[in-house]
Amino acid sequence: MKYKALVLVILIGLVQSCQKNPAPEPYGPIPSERQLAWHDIEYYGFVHFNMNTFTNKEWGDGSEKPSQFNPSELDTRQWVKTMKEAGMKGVILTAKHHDGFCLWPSKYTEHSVKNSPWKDGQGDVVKDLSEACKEFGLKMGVYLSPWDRNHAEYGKPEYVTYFHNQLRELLTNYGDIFEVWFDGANGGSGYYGGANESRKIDNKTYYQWDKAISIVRELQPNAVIFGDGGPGVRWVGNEEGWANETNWSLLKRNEVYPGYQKYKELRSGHEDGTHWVPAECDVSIRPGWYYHPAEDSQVKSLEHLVDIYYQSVGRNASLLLNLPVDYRGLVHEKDVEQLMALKAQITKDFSENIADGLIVTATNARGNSATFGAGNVNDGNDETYWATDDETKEASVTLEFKEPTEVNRIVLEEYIPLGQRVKTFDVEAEVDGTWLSIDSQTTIGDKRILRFDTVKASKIRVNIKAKAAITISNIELYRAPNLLTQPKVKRSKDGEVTMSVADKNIEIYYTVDGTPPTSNSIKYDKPFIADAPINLNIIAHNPENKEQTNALKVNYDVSKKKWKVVEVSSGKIENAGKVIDGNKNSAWVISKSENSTDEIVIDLGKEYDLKGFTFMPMPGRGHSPHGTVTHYEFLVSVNNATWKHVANGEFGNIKNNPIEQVVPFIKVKGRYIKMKTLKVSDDNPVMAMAEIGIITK
Ligand code: FUL
Repeated sequence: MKYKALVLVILIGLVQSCQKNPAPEPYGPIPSERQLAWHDIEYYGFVHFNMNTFTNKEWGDGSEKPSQFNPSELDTRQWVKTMKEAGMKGVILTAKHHDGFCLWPSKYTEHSVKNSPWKDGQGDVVKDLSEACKEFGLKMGVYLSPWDRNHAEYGKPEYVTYFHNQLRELLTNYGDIFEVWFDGANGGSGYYGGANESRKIDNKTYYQWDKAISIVRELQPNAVIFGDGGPGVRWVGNEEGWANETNWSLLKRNEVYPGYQKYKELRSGHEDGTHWVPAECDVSIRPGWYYHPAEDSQVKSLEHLVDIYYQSVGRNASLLLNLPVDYRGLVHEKDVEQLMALKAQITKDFSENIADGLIVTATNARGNSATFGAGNVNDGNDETYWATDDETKEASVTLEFKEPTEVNRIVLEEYIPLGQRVKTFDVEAEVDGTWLSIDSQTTIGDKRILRFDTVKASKIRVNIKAKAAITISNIELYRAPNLLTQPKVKRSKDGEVTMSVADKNIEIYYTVDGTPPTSNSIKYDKPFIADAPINLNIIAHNPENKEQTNALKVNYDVSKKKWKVVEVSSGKIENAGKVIDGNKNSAWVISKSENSTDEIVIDLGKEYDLKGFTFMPMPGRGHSPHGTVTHYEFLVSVNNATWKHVANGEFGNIKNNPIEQVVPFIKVKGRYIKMKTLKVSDDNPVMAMAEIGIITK
């Protein structure tokens, strides 16, 4: 409850200024009360749900019709309940995205839910969400896109009045709002009431930001405003969910504006910043922000989500994790499953704070007093803190275990109501009487979490250098369990098989004879060559508690070591090697020849009994701009001169579900294979293919 802390600081300060040991003066920019309240929220949900959900797009151009918005089972309670169970404390909804469609019945436009078939035009998604938030105790925020590709007057002053009016509506009619989200994407082509043209605006002046901010202050004084440069909370300079390790909550705010060119600076903030503007990491649980059925198989893995958590919340930023609500109007089952897996893992990682009750000492404590003594770092109270004398900007704090104890996480928090001060710190562990270096880092801020290899330590020491007197409110220590995840396996063109898991304390075992693997099977310790066909059955095993994953079955046919692309009908032959490089994530992208079929010929290096082929389309984002092969013909030859037709047909649903296709055919001898592209999805002039393989077994 740090916002209470500000009041407390003032009170304590007043009392102590009459005593011998006054509290340190604030140093540099400090957070406002609403920013302190925001810091406590830490992890919250983003919902991208709007017109794009129904058009399967990421950005609509504004020409969509309200009649297209028609969720069949919209249930904001399901969203909020899911988020609550996932440990989130708030939610921000795309009330209006760049295409201009409004999820509430705005009285200033016809382009809204009121003209949609959903609830016969009587619905209001923002209202439904605010009620669900009240019921489950989550905070609500709104995303209102300044750019509006639907509005006829976008670019003129009339639109700005409209934008401000909409902001008023959202901040008046839906209860408390904790964050107002203004996107940096601005101006460009659009429908604009039928004009279908490109319009440019000046990001810094067009929207009259001063006025927009004063509307927020007037109607929702506790709401923080998000933008590239804040003013309340800043974008972190990527949409991948990470802040830099060095992360100042400070920013030269007057230099940053929406669409700021040097946005990469936002990943660290500015050490010499003029204002308190902490970072928020926005990232989607899937590749896209909006729901695309093709991405049902691309929900982020548990280890990826865990990394995101540690690289945002653990690096002095907040985590705004997006859930692309689907066209039923529900958070998809796969997303729910991963959210709960993340919640379970984070709960396990931080289940028992082993710093509780330890004796803590420091090389300096302000005025030698208990008020600012080292014991404040593990008293479970965020409002008390260890502080050094004003002239002591370097000091160490030591936590002593009663007996050697395993530890692999440390959480550190500065007392930010007095500013962000720590420039560098390093962590050491005393193991068998010797001090070992664990990590050397830079900033701390509101919260910093370090993960490190498990050590059995008798003491943990943190050596800190700060810009002014050190003020640390909290230190926690944990022994997080190993992270058990499915192994990842790949084989290179040369036949080298590599297996990996996220946590290096997890073991991998496999069989090659079809039997179920156990911890007595072959133990994987380094990459190996498998040129001939191989059927792998793989498990990850946690030696800590003997738990193991379900077996992962991976079948490889002959390796592609001697394969060569010998002919392509369009594009450069050098680039075509990507379809036989063994990497499903690299694709060959070509402009399709007009009025003719494209073909590729591959030399397998020797003759095989061929029984079928495999085809992996472009994986990646479902809304990839490239097309992929939907109709094909496949031919085989022993001499690259006479060809035998072996298969043709359609890869059903390949666009929406871009997974590997397996096509068996009647056994035939061949050294050369030819694939012809008869049709590309959406007749896209550019097509991509990731991998072609053969079946010999
Ligand atoms: C971006 C927007 O253009 C995306 O569509 C999305 O809303 C993301 C959160 O911000 O800048």
